[in-house]
Amino acid sequence: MVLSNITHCSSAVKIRYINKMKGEIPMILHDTEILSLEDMRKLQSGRLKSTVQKVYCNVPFYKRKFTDNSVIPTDINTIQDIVKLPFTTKKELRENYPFGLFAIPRTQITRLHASSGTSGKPTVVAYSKQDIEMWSEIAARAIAMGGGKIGDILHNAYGYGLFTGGLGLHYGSERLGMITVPVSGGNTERQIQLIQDFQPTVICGTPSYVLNIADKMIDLGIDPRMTSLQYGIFGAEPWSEEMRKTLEGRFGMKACDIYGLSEVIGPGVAMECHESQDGLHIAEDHFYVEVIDPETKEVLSEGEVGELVFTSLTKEAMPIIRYRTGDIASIRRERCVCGRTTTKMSRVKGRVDDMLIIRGVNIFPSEIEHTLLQIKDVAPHYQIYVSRDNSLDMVEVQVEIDENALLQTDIADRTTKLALIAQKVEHELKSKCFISVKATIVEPRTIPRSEGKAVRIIDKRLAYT
Ligand code: DLL
Repeated sequence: MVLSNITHCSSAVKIRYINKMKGEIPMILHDTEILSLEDMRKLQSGRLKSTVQKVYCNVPFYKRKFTDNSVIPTDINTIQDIVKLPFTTKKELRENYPFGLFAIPRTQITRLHASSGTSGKPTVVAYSKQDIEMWSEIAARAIAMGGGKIGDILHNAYGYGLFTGGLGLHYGSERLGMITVPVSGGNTERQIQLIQDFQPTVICGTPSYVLNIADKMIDLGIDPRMTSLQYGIFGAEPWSEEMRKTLEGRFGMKACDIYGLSEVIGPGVAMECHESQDGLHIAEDHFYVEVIDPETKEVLSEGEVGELVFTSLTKEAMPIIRYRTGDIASIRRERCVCGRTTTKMSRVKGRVDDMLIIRGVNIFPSEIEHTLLQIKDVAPHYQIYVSRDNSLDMVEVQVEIDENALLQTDIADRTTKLALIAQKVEHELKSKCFISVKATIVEPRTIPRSEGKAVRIIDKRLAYT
């Protein structure tokens, strides 16, 4: 391997080319993405110690929690000592709304973001100038992993505003040295026009919204495969391998998964590399990951599936200690074909609070999606309705029929055909996901489309309690 600095990138980002031999395309790697496990743990240990010291001294909430758990900063010497620290929950962030968890004076805070707060108060997160620098760097690393290159154009269809998607990827793209088109979500026809005019190679957005863009292109007689797009950076909502195949097939592109959450920083906490498309590399020089059993809170081993817990190691304005994300995944450490050595997380299977328990079978919506998208004649647009009947959870899956499925069917046979497809959906979900659902096949374009995160579950159970 030959290491050489690249010159045309901001000096604050220590991104380097690693030129692999045998004529392979040069890849952009950061120094810390190729550390040995021992060196990574050393780096994390020092950073954790300093973070713990800072929050203890500057955030009364953490001082109180540490005291209640009989832990003081000098108890934390290595990263392994992290287990002595208490967890932080979303409920606690809400209780300290809006500014209760800041660790630096307000005069040093440069930006606020917030989650949507669909179930209660929103969660506010703060950034210092240095936090924005760090976030830009990890977002730049993520975009490079997903196929972004200096000088190429990135079409950013994540929403701009309090949501971290738009601005997070925007700063990352600029930091990497890409030409950034800040389109945001919505106004799909205009998005298509800009894609045709500017010829971006990379598109970022939620997978559900980018699928809408593809559908709209087809409506307008444009073949998405003929556009300049080569790479997609998709995340912010659970999606499945089948959705990846669908998006890759529609556009003739490589689609990679990007993960993040505002409480930790935003997009870029982890990202899949386009070389392997097999697990997301965690930016573990900045965020330490653990996986716990959500019931017992016991820390699980590599490969075991549980709830992701993150601790920030370098954040200034609002460090976060052992934050329970509610996201379900597993982690593993291995040297990847791309050369990176960082811990990888699996695709997020779903959220602890999104898991459906249907007559004793636990299932995440993304597993339902995975099965639905393999069925011929249905389109990748669906919603799951959950209701309660005599204390039994009932599930109805509404899925659109593929527009081509009825082309040769005359009106008289239409109802029979729809019923047959519904039976097929019910059968496949029973045999592959072990759940009994009622399937309803609906007309094309009737499931509401999203411009950001798709609404997949409509839970009517609350109305019955
Ligand atoms: O969704 C940040 C983000 C923006 C990530 C753009 C990726 C791309 P929040 O709005 O705070 O932040 O929502 C965070 O979204 O806890 C997960 O439940 C979910 N999520 C994010 N990325 C993925 C993903 C942004 N790749 C919440 N797969 C997280 C599955 C994801 N779920």
